[in-house]
Amino acid sequence: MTKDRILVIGACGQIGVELTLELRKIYGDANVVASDLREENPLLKGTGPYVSLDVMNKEMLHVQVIRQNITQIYLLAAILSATGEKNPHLAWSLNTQSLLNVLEIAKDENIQKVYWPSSIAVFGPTSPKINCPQQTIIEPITVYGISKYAGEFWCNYFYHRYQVDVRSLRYPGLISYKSEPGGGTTDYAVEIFHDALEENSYTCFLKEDTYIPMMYMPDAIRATIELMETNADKISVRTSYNISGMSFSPKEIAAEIKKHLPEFTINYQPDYRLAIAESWPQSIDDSVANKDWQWKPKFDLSEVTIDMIANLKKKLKNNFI
Ligand code: NAD
Ligand code: AKB
Repeated sequence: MTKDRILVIGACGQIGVELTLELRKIYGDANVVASDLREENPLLKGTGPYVSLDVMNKEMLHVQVIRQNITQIYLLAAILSATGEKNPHLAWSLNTQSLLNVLEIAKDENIQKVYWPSSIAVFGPTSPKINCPQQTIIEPITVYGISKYAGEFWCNYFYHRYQVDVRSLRYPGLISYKSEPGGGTTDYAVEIFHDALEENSYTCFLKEDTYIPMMYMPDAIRATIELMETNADKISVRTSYNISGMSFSPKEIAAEIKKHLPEFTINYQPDYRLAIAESWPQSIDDSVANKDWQWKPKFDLSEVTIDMIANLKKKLKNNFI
């Protein structure tokens, strides 16, 4: 049996740092190669191999895959929804070309498994708002959403045409305290905790009643690993699985934070990100993921709030923020 050797591309981002650390626990530190354009994230330093890599450079990527004897690739590099609207051409180019580079190399080198995340951003204003199903009308209005939807069909194509075992999840907005979010519309749900602890107040770029599907990072990491460990014959969706965690509005998360920090106040100055958020569903039906590989989230808003505040307080005390 070939030993698993994993390449994580975009390992210094919000998901990459935590996913790399978790994969290292499972597969062994030396067998998980972290890579990114950026300098190595301080949380990864000393925990395993790191290579500087631009996923857009297909030759360089190919060389690393061969040199490191890679058997699985996790592709996390992307430009997210809010940043994508500032430079749509760049977002389209990175988000689609990176995936094509990885899928072609996976096909040519018989890579055993590929992971690539999609997003709830594939959905648009014509998709159902409540409990948005796995299969429905999908008409995204952001370049990010368009690139993710196109990517889902490239995954499906490479699976059916070339038997590349590529798997994917449509993550909701992710909340974490270890690494910073990277330019999404859902970033408010992380910023609010930082500002609550540092300033006692937060100015939100959405409206008080803008509901978005969200998930705590430990649930997202667990979902990713559970999907990747599922037997291939159980996976019925080769585009990307809906997964759901929780759903709340800025007003609700502010009220939850106020239970722990009574002085906290929130005010609202909506900007261009409001239209993006309002184009997405408010909640997601993940019954197909539950049926195929028994997906179930663990964290709700009240548990997330307690955990975020406790961990950010520790980081602040130790001057890690
Ligand atoms: P992020 O922006 O925090 O991290 C992306 C990483 O990719 C960064 O470290 C960046 O330096 C790196 N990168 C960018 N261009 C690169 C290139 N050319 N070569 C190599 N590395 C490059 O993003 P994230 O939040 O960690 O998201 C990871 C993936 O998950 C993305 O595909 C994103 O669309 C998806 N996703 C994230 C969320 C979320 O809430 N964070 C939700 C849904 C989907
Ligand atoms: C974003 O807001 O762009 C991301 C996402 C939901 O894909 N967090």
